[in-house]
Amino acid sequence: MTALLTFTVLVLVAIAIWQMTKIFELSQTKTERSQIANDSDNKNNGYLLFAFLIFIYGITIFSFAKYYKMLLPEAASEHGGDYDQLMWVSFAIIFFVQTITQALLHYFGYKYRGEKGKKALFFADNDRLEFIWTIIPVIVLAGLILWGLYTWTNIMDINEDDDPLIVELYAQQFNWTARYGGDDNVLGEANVRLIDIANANVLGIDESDPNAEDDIIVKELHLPVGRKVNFKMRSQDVLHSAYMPHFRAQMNCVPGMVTQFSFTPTITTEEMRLNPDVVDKVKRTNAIRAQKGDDPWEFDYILLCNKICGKSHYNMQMKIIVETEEEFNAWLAEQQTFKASVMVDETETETEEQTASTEEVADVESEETASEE
Ligand SMILES: [Cu+2]
Repeated sequence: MTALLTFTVLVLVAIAIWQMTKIFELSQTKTERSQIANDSDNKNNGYLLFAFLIFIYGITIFSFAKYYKMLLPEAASEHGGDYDQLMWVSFAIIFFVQTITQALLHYFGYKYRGEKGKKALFFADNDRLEFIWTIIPVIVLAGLILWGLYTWTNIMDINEDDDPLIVELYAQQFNWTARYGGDDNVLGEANVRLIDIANANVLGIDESDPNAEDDIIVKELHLPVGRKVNFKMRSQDVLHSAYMPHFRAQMNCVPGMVTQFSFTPTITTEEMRLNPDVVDKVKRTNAIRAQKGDDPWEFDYILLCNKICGKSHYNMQMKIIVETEEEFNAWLAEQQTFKASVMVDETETETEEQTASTEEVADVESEETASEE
């Protein structure tokens, strides 16, 4: 409200100044009509064009120098390199073309500024010129698009070759759950209609499906390095998007269907923490956190939601840990199977405790939501 009032006052002050300038101008007796630009006006505007050109070049260089470090570190997946290369080549072409065309645009604006006695040349058309400025963008754009399609087709070639690890990513407002196929590496059937909160079956897994028995449901995504992972995305409520920036991976999670993405992690979390860019980022972030009195932050891969799916969308994330095959297997062996967590006698305390903790989480979430309002 204060902002609106301030804005209104500023607008009114600006109008007042403008009106006063008009009155001042009218009160001056002038022989020349000031509304028509003369040579000196045109010249000044011509120089201003150059000033603006220097400004846009300057801000480009400044942004590169200052924000270059905000870019993601080296890609941690097999296809990530191709993806980055495509992006950098596109950036380079755009940068090159814009640098040249802006210079030409502003230079010609200056060169052909209005001058007394100067007459515009009538120039109907020039076929050769038009051919050149049409064919060059056509070739460059067609090249980029074809290369992009080729890269996309390669990335999206999801198959069951090379024995991929099957992982389900389940999205709901506002958290992620991951499910592994267990010993058989096959996910049990699931449907939101089968969700049974009382029985802690929060993912709606079909309890009668034998494939579901050894499924493992977790709140932290562990991936073995060097093994292909096929992700199956589901959503319970609205559109979400599973975004794993360090792996250059993103796929929408759509209610009522299963979407897929596949990649092979190539760098473990431990290795990535030693990456110079990451070390630098952690150092910078922790300097800011120290000023605020917050605990130091340690780098971790992350799964984020990249669709504005509701109030707590910003906080919808899950930690990803990439580790060696042995570490992964050891971790997986410690996790409880779906059968052990749900398909046991409902009176068992374990299940009750789990249900209670799920409710607690829900309570905390609703409190958080309430405090935001
Ligand atoms: Cu979301």
